Amino acid sequence: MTTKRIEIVQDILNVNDQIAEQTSSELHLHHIFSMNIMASPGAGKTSLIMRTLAALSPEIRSAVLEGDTAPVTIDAEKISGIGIPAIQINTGGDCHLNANLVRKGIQALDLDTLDLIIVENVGNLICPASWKLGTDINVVIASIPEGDDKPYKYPNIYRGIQALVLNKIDLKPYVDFNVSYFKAGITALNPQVEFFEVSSKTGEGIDAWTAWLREKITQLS
Ligand SMILES: Nc1nc2c(ncn2[C@@H]2O[C@H](COP(=O)(O)OP(=O)(O)OP(=O)(O)O)[C@@H](O)[C@H]2O)c(=O)[nH]1
Ligand SMILES: [Mg+2]
Repeated sequence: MTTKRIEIVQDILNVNDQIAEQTSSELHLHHIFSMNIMASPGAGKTSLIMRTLAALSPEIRSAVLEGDTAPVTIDAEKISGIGIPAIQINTGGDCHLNANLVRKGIQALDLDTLDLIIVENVGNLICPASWKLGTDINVVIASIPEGDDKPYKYPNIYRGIQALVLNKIDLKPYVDFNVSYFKAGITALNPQVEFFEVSSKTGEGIDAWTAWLREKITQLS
C-alpha cells in the first residue's frame, strides 16, 4: 500500500518535470529568461516584482504569471495596472504552482514580444520547493518581520535557489532580526546563493538586485 502511494507521487513528479523541460526549451527558443519567486505570504513578492519591473522596463520586456490558491486577481491587477501583461493562475486550493499550470499561463502570452517572465508562486515556504516549473532561476524572498530562523525551520525551499532577497530592511530598527544568523543558515544549505538586502518600500538595495538580474537576462539573450 505504502509502496504504491510513493510510485504514484513519483509518476506525478516525473510528468511535472517533463512539462517543465518543455517550458524551458520553448522559452529558450524565444530567448526569454524566466524566474520563479517563492516566499511566505506577505513577504513582499508582488512589491519586489513591481520594483523590479519599474527598474527593467522598457528595455526588458516582461510579463508576470501570478499564482494564487484562491480565485482572486488582486496581484495580477497591480501588475497590469502598470502596463505589464499579467496572467492570473488559480491553483484551485493547491499550495503551489506546478509545471502544467505555468505552461498554460505561458501559452496565453505572446512569447515573441518578451524578454523576461516572472512567476509569483503561491505564498508559503513548503510546497513550492518540490515542484519544478521550468524557470531559469528560483528565488526566495524573505522579510525582516518573518524572523531570522526560517532557514533552520523550512530548509528545503532554500536548497534549489540561485538568489535570496531579504526584503523589508526598512523595518530592521523595529524588529529583532540577526542578519548574520539568518545568512549562516542559508549558506549552510546553499553556499552558492546570491544574497541581496532590499526594501521594496524605500527602494534601498533594489539597484544591486536588478543589476544582477539584468546580467542574467542579458547572458541568455
Ligand atoms: N515596510 C515595508 N513593507 C513592505 C515592503 N515590501 C512589501 N511591504 C508590504 O508588505 C505587504 C505585503 O506585500 P506584498 O508585496 O503584497 O506581499 P506578497 O508576498 O506578494 O503577498 P501574497 O501574494 O499575499 O503572498 C504590503 O502591505 C506591502 O506594502 C518593504 O520593503 N517594507
Ligand atoms: Mg503577492
